Amino acid sequence: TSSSVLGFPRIGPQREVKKALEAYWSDKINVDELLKVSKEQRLHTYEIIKSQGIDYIPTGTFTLYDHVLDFSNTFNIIPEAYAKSGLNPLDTFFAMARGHQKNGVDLPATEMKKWFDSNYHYLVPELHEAVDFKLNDTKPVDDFVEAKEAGYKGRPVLVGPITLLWLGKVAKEAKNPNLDPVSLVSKLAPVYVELLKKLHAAGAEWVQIDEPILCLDVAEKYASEFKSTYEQFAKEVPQIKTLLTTYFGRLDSNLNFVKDLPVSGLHVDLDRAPQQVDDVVAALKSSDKVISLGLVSGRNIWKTDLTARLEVAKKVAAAVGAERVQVATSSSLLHTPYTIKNENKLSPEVLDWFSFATEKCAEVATLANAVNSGSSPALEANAKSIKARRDYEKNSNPAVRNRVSGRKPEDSKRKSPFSVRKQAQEERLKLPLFPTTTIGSFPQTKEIRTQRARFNKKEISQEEYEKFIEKEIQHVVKLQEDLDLDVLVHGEPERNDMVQYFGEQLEGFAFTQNAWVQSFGSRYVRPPIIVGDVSRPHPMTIRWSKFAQAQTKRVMKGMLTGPCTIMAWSFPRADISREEQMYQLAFALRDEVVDLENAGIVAIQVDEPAIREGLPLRHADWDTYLTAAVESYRIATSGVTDACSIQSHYCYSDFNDIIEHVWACDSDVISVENSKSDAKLLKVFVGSKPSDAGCNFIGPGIFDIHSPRVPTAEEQYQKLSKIVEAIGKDKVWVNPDCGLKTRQESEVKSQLANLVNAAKRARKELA
Ligand code: THG
Ligand code: ZN
Repeated sequence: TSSSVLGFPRIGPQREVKKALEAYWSDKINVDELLKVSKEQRLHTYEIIKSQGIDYIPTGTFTLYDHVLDFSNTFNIIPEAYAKSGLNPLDTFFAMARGHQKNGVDLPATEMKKWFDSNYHYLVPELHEAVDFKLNDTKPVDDFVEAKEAGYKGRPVLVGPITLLWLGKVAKEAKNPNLDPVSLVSKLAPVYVELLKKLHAAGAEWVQIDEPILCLDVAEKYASEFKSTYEQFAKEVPQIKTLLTTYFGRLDSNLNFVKDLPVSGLHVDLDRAPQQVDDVVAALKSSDKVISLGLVSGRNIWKTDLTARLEVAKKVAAAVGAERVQVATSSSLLHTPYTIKNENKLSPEVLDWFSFATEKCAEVATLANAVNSGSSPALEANAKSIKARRDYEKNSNPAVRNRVSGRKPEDSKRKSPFSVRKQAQEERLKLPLFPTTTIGSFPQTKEIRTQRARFNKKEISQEEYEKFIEKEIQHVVKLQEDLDLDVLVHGEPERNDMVQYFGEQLEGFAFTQNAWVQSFGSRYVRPPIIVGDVSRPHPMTIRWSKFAQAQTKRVMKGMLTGPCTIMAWSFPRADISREEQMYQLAFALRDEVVDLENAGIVAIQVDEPAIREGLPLRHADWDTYLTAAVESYRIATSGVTDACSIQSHYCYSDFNDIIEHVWACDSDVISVENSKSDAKLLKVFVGSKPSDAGCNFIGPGIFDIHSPRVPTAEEQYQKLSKIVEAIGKDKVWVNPDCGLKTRQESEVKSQLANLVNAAKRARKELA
């Protein structure tokens, strides 16, 4: 029995890579320095993994932005505008990742989407019939060789061809707008063959080929593409051993064709889907395939119950022979923080429940060794800390549990239907046609971060810090009044992150100092950890919302994060259901919403950007999740009077799947990310809304906030008029795609000035 991990965080223990990237982008370091830091971190990662006792070390999973973009780049899936930009290859790569507006080159970033049901974003490959698939670079080979030369036995990792294409979208250039990108696989496969040959020539014994779509219902449709592609690999590169990796769920009936694919091994996720182990063993027993057991979660931060997982590994080893078994993480460790060694504020008791990427490597090694030798001294200490956590989890909060179990239908109903509320809100808010607003956050300037850090280190007093925040709010309010926006926000300078901030104030959460997890590119989040029943010991946002409203006569929106999103962007506890945790959060938020209205706030935005991302990968599991997501949103928001405008915001959403549930949330106004989606997204809205549902107002974003690029008033007006055409003038609000936290103030000022101009012109020309 050997051991492996499927991938590792890329940030570096002290966020070295993030810092180097941002320094490079702002011209503070040159490319050589960036590449030097990258190489150091790759080698450092290999050393960590090896020193924890792992046999197969993943290579090629390091990236300067996103691993999907890496493979688009490697296989030359580069839209023409970028390919012909005249930029060097690295800056072309960054232009696709984050846009480029310099020296006469003006390119937007390509679209980002959520990676399966995680909070990680990938850049969407743009595909059409004429893409010239070829080996544009040899990064997978180079990374393998670099590791080999440094003395590490690497196992190169590739995003599999079917998954890569399936994640893509049809490019504007496509002749057939209904092209199924996966149909291009016969053209792409020969380039994979070429790459596999090069990897073999460089000395690779195994390659890991990731096909997580095998855990989706849709994969069934591609059984014949899987068959022909992997047969081609086996036939043309028989020398190399391929480990087909599946993760984030269960294979289910896809196992029927997966078991016959001519690969050397199959990896299955036994953390998310432990129940599939018997079927997998039965299906592969008579073959000579390696079975890679994903026994250590790549998605959570909990210490693995090694005793329980060892039983599974032993059972499989007994059935197929230990030499055919590998023990592994369930998925890449990308979704976990680097190491618990960086945490110095958690009590030793709590810290002992956790295992981050580095510690998970050691768990994998322990399991593999224990299969070989029957036991391991590490098992005893592990069993002790698992027991301590289980004992802690038994301490429930009866008030919270009773409120959830005793919830009544009126807890999730507004007082009147939308038609009645609409009038009450018109009288109270008095807004023009095409009201302009923003999503909530304003740029988190260096100064804001510095002051927060100083406050956390107790270098400045609470009073000084609060004065500073007040000044920031006043500044942002003034800025918005000067821009002539209609519905203002306070800008959230007091918040580090829209989930972490609430986690830190709620009872039942633990939070970390350095547990960063990549969100996209150089941007990271620190998910709070749900460790117990959740309740609100004190109001969370009232002080700042009240202060902000006092600075202006215009409408000031209250800003909260919804239950489903807090849940999705935290590490949930594993002993009670996700749904139960959402309901607990819902009641805590309900009290906050009511307090906000009582404090004089007339519009309250409760964001649910993660509702789509949290959707289970299998249709069969949707209903349970969506029912709880909608109910908990309604519980959180229905305590207010008719005159209070309840708003919500969604991003990264394939609304097709969940639109009826968006309506069922019954909010009054919604804003959605749209600027990259053209009319496709809007079509979903038209006609799908039941006449009595809320959300009569929709603000599809008219500029992309992920990019420093400033779209002109003309460009924004064109977007807006398309929107008005699609959904009707009385229903449209005007806003950017998402919060402005990652932008510079100078960018935001120009972007918003153009947005307000576009709205004013629309009031004249489209009214
Ligand atoms: N919070 C959380 N998850 C998210 C978002 C969020 N997922 C989706 C989307 N928003 C991702 N967007 C961002 C935008 C900015 C940052 C992270 C994710 C960001 N992070 C800072 C950084 O990396 O420098 C660190 C933040 C901090 O100082 O705490 O800017 O909003 N949970
Ligand atoms: Zn958003």
